[in-house]
Amino acid sequence: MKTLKKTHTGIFRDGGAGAFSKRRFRDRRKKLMAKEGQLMAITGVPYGPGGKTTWSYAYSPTYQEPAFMHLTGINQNNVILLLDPSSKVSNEILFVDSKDRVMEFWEGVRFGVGDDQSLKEVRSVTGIQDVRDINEFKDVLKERFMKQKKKTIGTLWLEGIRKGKTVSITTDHNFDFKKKLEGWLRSWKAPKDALKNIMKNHFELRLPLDKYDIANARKAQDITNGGYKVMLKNFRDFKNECQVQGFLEGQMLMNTPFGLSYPSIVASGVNATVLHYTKNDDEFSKNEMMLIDFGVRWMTMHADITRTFPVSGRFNPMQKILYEIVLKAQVAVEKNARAGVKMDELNTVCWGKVNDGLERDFKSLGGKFKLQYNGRPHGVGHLMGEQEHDGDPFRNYLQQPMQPGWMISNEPGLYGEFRLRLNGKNYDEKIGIRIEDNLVITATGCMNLSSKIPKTVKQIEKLMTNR
Ligand SMILES: [Mn+2]
Repeated sequence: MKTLKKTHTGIFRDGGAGAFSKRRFRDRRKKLMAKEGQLMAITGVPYGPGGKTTWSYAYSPTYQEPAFMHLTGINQNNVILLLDPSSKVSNEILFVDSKDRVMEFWEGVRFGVGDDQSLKEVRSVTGIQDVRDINEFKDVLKERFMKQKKKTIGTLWLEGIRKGKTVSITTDHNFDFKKKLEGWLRSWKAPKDALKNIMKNHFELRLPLDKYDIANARKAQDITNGGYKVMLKNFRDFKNECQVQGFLEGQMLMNTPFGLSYPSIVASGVNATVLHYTKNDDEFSKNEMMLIDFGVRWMTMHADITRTFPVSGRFNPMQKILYEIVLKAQVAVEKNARAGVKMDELNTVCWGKVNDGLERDFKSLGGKFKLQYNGRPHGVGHLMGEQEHDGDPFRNYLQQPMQPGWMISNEPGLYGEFRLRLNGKNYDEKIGIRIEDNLVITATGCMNLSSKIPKTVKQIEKLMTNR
C-alpha cells in the first residue's frame, strides 16, 4: 500500500525559514549562550492543548511555551532544553519523551527517543544533535552543574516591577519549573542565589523580529484582511453578532492552519463599550456601530486588528466625527513611532490627540459626552511577537526605548455616551470605537503591517455599499 508522507504533528513546521530553519534556531541559542555565559535549563509546556496557559486556547494548534518555540521550533509538550556554553562536546541537549506508540494511536505522531527515524527528524528540525530521554534530565543537570566553575543555573520565569515591587507570574509552568530547580539546588547544597532569571536577555533577543518573522506577520495580516473585507461586503446578510463572528472566523480559518490569535470580539452598539466583550450573541439594529477585534496566526506570528464600522454601511454625522477623532489619534501615533521613543510617550501623543479632538471637533459643535473612564481607557498598545501580547506581562517595557524590529499594536479608543444636535437632528448613543493596527518599529519610523485593511470612512462605506 502506498502511504502519503504527512507533516509530523509534533513539529511546528519550519517557521517559514525553509532550509535556514535549523541554522536560525541554532543562532538564537548561540546568541543566548553568549549573552548568559552560564548553564541554562528552559522548559516547554508540560501539558497539551487546553492547558492553563493564556495563549493556549483549546482549539489552538500551538500550545508551546513561546520561549521554547523561539529556541527550538518544537510544538510538543513535555520537553526541556539544556544549554551549557562551557561544554566543548555537547553544549545543547534536548530532552523529550520516549516513543510511545499507544499514545500516538490517540494523538498522532510525536518525537520520541528510542526511534531512529524520530531522532533524525527532531535533529533536522532543531539542529540539536544530542537528544535524550526526559527522565534523565535531573541526573544530567546535576552532573553538568557540578562541573561548572560558575555555580549557577539560568532559567526563565516572568518577572517585573509592579508598584515598586518585584513580582512574578506564579501560576504557569515556568514558575513550577523554577520551584523544582530550586528544590534540586537546595538538595545539591548549592548557594542560595544559584538560580538566575534569563528573562531580560531572552526578551532582548526574541522581541526584535527577523525577516522570516516579519514575512509571517505580513501573511497573518493578509489573511485577516481578506476575511474582514469579505465579511464587510456581505454584512447586510447578518442579523446578530454570532453570524458575523462565524462568517469572519470561517473566512480567516480557511486560510491558515495556525488558528486565531485569540477569540474574536464582535460587539454591536453599547456592547462595544465592554473592552473584552466576547459574549457575541446579540442582535443589532441599523443605527448602531460595530466593533470587531480579530486576527489570525501565521507560523508563530500574530495579527491583532480592531475595526469599527456602522451597521447600516453609512456613518451618521456624529459617528463620523467621533470615528475620525480616534483615527486622527491613531495616525499621529504612527507618525511618532520609531526606535528610541518609549511607548509611554506614544500614550501621551495618543490620548492628548483624542482629548484635543473631542474639544475641537465635538464640543465646539455643542456636543456633550460622558466617558466611561478617567484620563485614558487603556494603553495605546502592547508588544507583539511569539505571543499576541508579548514581552514582560507587567509591561515595564512601556518605559523603555523601543528597539528596531519590535512589533507593537497601535489601538486608540473612545468609549462613552455622546449627544449632539446637528442640522436639526438629535443624536444620542453609547458608543465604543477602537481602531487597531500593528506596527514594526524601525530606526527612522515604522512599517504599518495593517495598512491594507480598510479603515477610512470612505473605504468602509464603499466596501459596505457596493456588492
Ligand atoms: Mn491589541
